[in-house]
Amino acid sequence: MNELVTINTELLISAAHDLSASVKTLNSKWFYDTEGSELFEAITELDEYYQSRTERSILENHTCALSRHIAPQSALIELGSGASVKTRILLDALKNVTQYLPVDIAADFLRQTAQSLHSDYPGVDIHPIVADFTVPFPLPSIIEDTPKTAFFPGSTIGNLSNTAAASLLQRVRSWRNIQSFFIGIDLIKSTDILLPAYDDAQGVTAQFNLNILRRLNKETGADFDLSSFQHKARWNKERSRIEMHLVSTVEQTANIGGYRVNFSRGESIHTENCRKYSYESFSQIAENTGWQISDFLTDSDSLFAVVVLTP
Ligand code: AVJ
Repeated sequence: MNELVTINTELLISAAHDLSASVKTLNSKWFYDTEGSELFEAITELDEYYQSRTERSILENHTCALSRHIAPQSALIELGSGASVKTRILLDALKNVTQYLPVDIAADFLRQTAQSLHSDYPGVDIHPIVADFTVPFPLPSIIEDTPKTAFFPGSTIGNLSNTAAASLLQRVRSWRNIQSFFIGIDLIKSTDILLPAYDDAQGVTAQFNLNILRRLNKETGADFDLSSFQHKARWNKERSRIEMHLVSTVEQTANIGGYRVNFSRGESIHTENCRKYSYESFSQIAENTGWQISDFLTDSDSLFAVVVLTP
């Protein structure tokens, strides 16, 4: 029997559009198919990737401060929940959470995560939501009046442009009965620490970056030659962000959905921005969107911060 190929048209349209511009980009949300989500979990265990362990320690050290901002019988809504590793710290410590709603774009990965949380936390209702949180998505009506805390860890907000970050902050603030919003942000620091975090010695980040092309080949029938693109991480000082690129090592043409995408040698596809904040730059975005900073929890080296926002 012939193999049935399903084309991911949303991915195809987005990628064909972004690759036909004069500066080629891909939206970093496409990193997260099941393989990409697994590769990201592998990144979080790397020595160079200080973010995850630092954020975990901040959460563990400050569960008291966090619990003060969660009303009894609350719903915890997590944006981009992935493997929900950090959520377990909150669920273990914050007894006021009775419902947990992980929101993620990787449907199968989300289902697996929800299942294991369900067996580990029988007292918490788990309602997984498959959605792209960068655009508005509906919350289930059963939690319409429930007090809500939003959780957006991992510095994922740093992947968004300033306008996209502001519109997300505004949207969450408009949820009915929102009590607090916990956000993980990565702080500005030396490139001696930043660059290796995005270009690790084992090459896991390179694989994660290249996975977006592998996914395009698999889900849109594109024909990218993965061996002729190289992972590159750059620090953009003016915009205070790490940029990830896939640089074409040769002059070449790739085909995607009937389009030809031409690359000159050294031309790159810009695949991700990872914004790094200062207290000042983040408080500006928060205040512009009507939030107050109630707590700015950080580690002893000021590598990372968990910000507690209240409406
Ligand atoms: C999960 C989006 C926060 O920006 O640090 C890790 C993704 N990219 N290594 C980040 C990522 C390259 C990560 N976020």
